[in-house]
Amino acid sequence: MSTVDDSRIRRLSAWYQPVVDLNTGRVAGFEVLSRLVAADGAAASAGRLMEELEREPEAQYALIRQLLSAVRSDIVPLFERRPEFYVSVNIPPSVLGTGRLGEIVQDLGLERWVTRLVVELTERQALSDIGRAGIDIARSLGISVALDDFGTGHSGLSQFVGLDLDMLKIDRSLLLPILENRAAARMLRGIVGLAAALRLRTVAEGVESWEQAFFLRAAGVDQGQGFFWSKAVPAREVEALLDRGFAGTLLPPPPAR
Ligand code: G
Ligand code: MN
Repeated sequence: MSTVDDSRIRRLSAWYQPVVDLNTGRVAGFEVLSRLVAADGAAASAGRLMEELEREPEAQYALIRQLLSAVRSDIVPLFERRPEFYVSVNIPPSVLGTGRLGEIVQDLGLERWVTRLVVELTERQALSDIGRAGIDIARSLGISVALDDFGTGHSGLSQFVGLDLDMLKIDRSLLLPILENRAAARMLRGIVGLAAALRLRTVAEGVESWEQAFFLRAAGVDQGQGFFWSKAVPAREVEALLDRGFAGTLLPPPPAR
């Protein structure tokens, strides 16, 4: 049932990028990302292929199914042993809003693990009625919902109002200027305030430096994700990241000699 017969999709592997708790430095969760893995083990993001697949709802469905199937075999054994972390999956409205996520969860036997799953819904495109319906569908399955790429396109408050969300993933474009630009820093703090008022957990995406991480922690952002800590890693490295965490990275760097 979980086999995928699209050869383009079978070339893709599920890799896992850690999301770091900015208060403790521990790994709070992982975002599942599709990667093209070369014969030498090097992984690349599948930009063009992903764009192609984005235009095909059936292919999207097959891809989500394959990713969640990987989560079942790679991560569910860890869920059993380690109660503290989640896994988030990017799911387009075409899959989420049509009730087909429930079908996948049932077919893969993931019902027991729904509280450990987060659906990331991008706001790069306007949220259609189908996307909005999808939020309720995920919630009724017991799965948490994150609004992804917040700030990039359609965070117009009229689209945002009334959505039943759990998490806000702040796009890296809002982080880039925070260290140089006072207005950008204030906006970031304002978003943290908005998220707090809405009882949403915040994740800052695309963190690439210690200075950004330090600022974000001071601003009250809950979690961070980005190359500063780690790129996406293959499943076999996930447990070591849970053990190790990144506490050391949140201390000030040693003074330059
Ligand atoms: O749209 P979404 O937030 O799901 O995109 C995640 C993408 O962001 C992944 O393809 C991942 O490789 C990329 N990414 C993750 N961390 C960083 C980072 O620190 N800097 C940049 N430029 N991209 C990142
Ligand atoms: Mn995402």
